[in-house]
Amino acid sequence: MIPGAIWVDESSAAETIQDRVAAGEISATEAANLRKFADDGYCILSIDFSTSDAAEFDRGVDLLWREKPRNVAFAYDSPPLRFSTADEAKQRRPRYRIHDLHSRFDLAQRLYLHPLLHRYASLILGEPAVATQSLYFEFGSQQVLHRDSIVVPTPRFGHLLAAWIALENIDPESGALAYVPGSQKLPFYEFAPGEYMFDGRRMGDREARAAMEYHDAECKRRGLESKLFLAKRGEVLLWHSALLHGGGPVGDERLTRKSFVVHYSTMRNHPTREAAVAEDGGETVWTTRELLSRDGCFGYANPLDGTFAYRR
Ligand SMILES: O=C(O)CCC(=O)C(=O)O
Repeated sequence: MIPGAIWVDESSAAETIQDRVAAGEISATEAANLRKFADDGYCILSIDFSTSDAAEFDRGVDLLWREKPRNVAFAYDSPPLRFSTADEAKQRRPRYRIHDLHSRFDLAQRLYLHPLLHRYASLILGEPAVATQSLYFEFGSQQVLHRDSIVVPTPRFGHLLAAWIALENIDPESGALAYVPGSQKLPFYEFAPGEYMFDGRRMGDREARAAMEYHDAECKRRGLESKLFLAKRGEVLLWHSALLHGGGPVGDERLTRKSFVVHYSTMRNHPTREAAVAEDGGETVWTTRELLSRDGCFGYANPLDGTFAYRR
């Protein structure tokens, strides 16, 4: 059993799904998606996101670039920077991402607290889910293949999921989301005996590269190959925290690839949300306990609206 395994990783998963259908707890469609998730580490869902929603979302992002608020972060790498320092001419370009856009406008919050996505997150995590953060990408991220469970800290290892929502039809040349079906079953690279998390404060490129090479070799040994998610607007890829994924190759850097990513954990195990920003020549960490709610779904508010936690 992999570290941080949840019920879908157990050999009894197919039987559990069958029992839940028989008990009337889940529909046939939900069962099929959960089977896909248990086998391949992801499933594809679809939500309503019209062309006018897409235009409204674009207006929200444009407004942000005009207003440059201090309490929103954007990034190429970690830690992110405050938007108040942003220079649109130089920095609104491939690879950038915006953190916690759900705190800025209602449509982003609607996606963050989307009932269908929360329903699946709770079913997969086996208990009530909470959205912990959102990320917006206007262009391809060009991120290398990675596993969220080892780079996104969660109070309980492996109790994490992510949804990648296409905000437009994705062009194959734009750096579509890449993912490796079945890779959630690979063993974890051990940074030290029993240590599976990458810790950027103690580890660097050498450790990151070693983990990547290990996962590459394991994929080759098992014949696992990467695929591109060439999504239509409103399609969503929901993935296991151990599934290898990243930004696919960009053929044309002028092309946008608008997407919104939501991470989920369990309400019980994730009582606060922290976020770091680079400022004053160092890094400050902010925290919030505030939960937003909508249609019975919960998600953390923006930590930059919360309180100062510590400096590192
Ligand atoms: O959108 C992408 O290219 C990658 C997103 C990603 O890796 C993530 O949000 O964890």
